[in-house]
Amino acid sequence: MVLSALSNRVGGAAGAVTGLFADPVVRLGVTGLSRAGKTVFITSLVANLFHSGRMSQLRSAATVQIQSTFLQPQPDDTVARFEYERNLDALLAAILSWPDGAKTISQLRWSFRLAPSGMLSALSLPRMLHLDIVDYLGEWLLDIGLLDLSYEQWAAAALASAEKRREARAFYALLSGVDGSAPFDDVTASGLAVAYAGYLQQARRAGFSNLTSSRFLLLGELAGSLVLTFAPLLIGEAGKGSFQAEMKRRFEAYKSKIVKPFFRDHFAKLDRQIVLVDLLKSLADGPDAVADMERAMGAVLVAFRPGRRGFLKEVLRRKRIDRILFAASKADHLHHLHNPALTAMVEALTQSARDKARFRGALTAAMSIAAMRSTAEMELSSDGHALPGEKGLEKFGGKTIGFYPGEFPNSSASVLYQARSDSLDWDSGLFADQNSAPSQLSLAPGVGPPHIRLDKAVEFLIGDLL
Ligand SMILES: Nc1nc2c(ncn2[C@@H]2O[C@H](COP(=O)(O)OP(=O)(O)OP(=O)(O)O)[C@@H](O)[C@H]2O)c(=O)[nH]1
Ligand SMILES: [Mg+2]
Repeated sequence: MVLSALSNRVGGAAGAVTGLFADPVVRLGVTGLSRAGKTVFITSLVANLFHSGRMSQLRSAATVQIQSTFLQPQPDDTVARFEYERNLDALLAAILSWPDGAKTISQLRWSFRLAPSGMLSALSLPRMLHLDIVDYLGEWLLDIGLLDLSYEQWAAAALASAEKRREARAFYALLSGVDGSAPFDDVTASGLAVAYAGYLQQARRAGFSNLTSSRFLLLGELAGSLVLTFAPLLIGEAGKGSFQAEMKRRFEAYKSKIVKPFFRDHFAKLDRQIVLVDLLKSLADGPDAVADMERAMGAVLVAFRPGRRGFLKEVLRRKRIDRILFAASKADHLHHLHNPALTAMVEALTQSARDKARFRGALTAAMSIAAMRSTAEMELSSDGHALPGEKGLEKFGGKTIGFYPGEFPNSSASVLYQARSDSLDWDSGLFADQNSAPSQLSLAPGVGPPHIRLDKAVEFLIGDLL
């Protein structure tokens, strides 16, 4: 591929686009549970395509010359723009920090002017390709499962998982005083909803992933609205006007006013998808977190294989996502010797879902990547033994430290078996994830931020379109 004259003009380049409406538009969804690495992925992806010196694995564009790339005003009036410049500044600033968490969906339109190179160059004209990159929370995909559940079924399942968790104690204390057959009252409803949201947020911090209803995790501008003021109850006999009947009505409103519009207006328009998974954090959080992450992945993946009937089938019509990449993020927290084991683990975690998606005609792959490499490898020693470690900046304090995360488990099958069976001898117990600050970058001309296999990921996701 010849990448020449890469420009990073923003917005003003819109005039350079001819035949805007006829040019192909490809929509790439970037998702993953909260903090999985979506913002860093998009920011590094765009920066590395503007300055593509580190993208040597982007092979399929060998016959194409990218004459220019530029960001454009994005096409949807009601969707926030992904703040590429602000996020890049955060990564490159003197006081290093990672970007803030997102509260809503955002997107970026990025356009390429492509021309055939080599022998073909005289035969065809340059063409335009627009790539819309859509950043949305993976938790929203978990909600697809709610559409098939009645309030009673959801409440039973939500309480069954909350029951064993310490984080749910305050919610349970409140729930025990609620009589579902009593007349509805607002004060109890909002107290219960706040306690339920508090439980979900704490459970997420403790490493749990499979948490519904997802909008309770990040309340945003809907905080306090009726669609977010409900909670699961211990189901009993309850008539019209009762507390339980109103909770049920609000649960149905959540499905129709929040869940369905997201799938109809955003998800159904995607062509390609990357699902980022922070497996290293789940491993460090322990067997419950790994098992819950596996359940969450299973639930997320339901969205990628719609059945023969039902809401999803109806909104997707004949359209479908034709490439899905599952990527374990932050692979720079591990020495490269352990990266194959991380890839094997994300492969194992998504195996059955990938098989089904493949069966439906989508191309799928699993990888481990670091969108922004913030560590360097180093050899540490312990009792005269060499250990494959990393060094990076401390998250707070800015000192460079050497780090050995522990023995990364080699057998994904045994980790998943132990996690699922709640086994007491958790081999991975010694593995601790690292959380460093981004490394100080001084980017040479023509190169984007350092990464691990970001180019391979992009090759899989859009290489065929270039
Ligand atoms: N070392 C390393 N850390 C990363 C990388 N990508 C993300 N991180 C870390 O993960 C955190 C979350 O990354 P984000 O990109 O903000 O994650 P997100 O999925 O957009 O998070 P939300 O918007 O809150 O859902 C960052 O603050 C970093 O600490 C990476 O490639 N390498
Ligand atoms: Mg984000």
